[in-house]
Amino acid sequence: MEQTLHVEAKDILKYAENFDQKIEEDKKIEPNEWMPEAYRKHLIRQMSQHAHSEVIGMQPEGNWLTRAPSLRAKQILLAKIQDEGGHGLYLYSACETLGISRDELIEQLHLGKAKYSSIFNYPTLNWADIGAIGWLVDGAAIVNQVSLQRTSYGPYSRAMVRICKEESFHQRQGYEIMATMMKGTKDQQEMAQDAMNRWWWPSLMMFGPHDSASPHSGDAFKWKIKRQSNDELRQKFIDKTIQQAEVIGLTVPDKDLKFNSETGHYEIGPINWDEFYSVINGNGFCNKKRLDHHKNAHEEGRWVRAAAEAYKNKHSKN
Ligand code: BYC
Repeated sequence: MEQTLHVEAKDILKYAENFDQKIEEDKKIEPNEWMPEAYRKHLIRQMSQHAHSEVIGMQPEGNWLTRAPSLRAKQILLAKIQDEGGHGLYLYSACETLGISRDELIEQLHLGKAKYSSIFNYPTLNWADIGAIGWLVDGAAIVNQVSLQRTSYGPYSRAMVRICKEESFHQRQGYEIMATMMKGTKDQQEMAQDAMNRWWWPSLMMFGPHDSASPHSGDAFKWKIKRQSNDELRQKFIDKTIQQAEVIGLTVPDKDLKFNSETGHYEIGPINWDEFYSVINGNGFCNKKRLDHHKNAHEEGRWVRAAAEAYKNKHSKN
């Protein structure tokens, strides 16, 4: 961080103690304060992955904008996709407070150095998939993001507060689509169940590897970037979502699923981690398509950025 460069070596210890104390006391770390380099890098990694996920996540839903079944459905979907773009922008701005530029962040995405959520590498084959994304994908994102509202970095935490308000509307629009289809014809019910079958397991993978296989969790807990573990959050999502599925008559595609009355939690079968690692390493159904689309859109928008820069320069001279 810029400020780190001006800190004298003898003062580092004092700054580090102050940082540790703020973390200990649950106080937020703000951009103009000293922070360990590894904390800054950890946040850039996670926050940029989060921002990229919001923006890449517009693509699978955008695929159905022109085919929404009613004007009402189209308006709602359009508003939701615009919200996702807005979330990406808050998060890029929050990430830039850590001393990295938007151009560098986008370059990392394009070079495959920065990830985005595995879930957006699955295709949206029919309208029920839009319901499943809103209900399951946004539902999983909310569980994770509510927890991140208490993260230690101020700009990230505040972005989460705002984003969560919009996500709960997204989750409800998805649930409404699924509930409506489940009240419809046999074909519509089958479409909804098919979407549930395809999106259930990838949604559980959104929470990341099991805690025992999560390399970043140690530092994330030490610095209170993460407040709840990958497995804790996944379990929270499972417990609430299975009940919602039952209400509208959907079956969870897991033959090993059982409710443990002693713990009060549902227990699931094994997650296919080979599939997860294959997807995050670039070999999912849509990885290439998603990235190519982003690169093309970025290239096509070059003139807009140049025009904005020219406008800024012109006005800064006056
Ligand atoms: N996908 O040590 P771990 C939305 C990577 S968008 C891809 O547990 P960490 C929406 C991880 O990055 C909301 N990669 O990591 C938008 C790491 O690799 P690197 C998106 C994953 O960071 C539009 C490695 O696996 N939400 O809602 O402690 C339309 C080891 O993992 C994934 C966020 O981005 C994954 N699922 O914990 C609709 C939440 N999981 O970096 C909806 C913010 C793990 O070493 N992020 N990896 O190469 C987080 O909360 C945390 O980063 C995670 C992972 C829980 C995801």
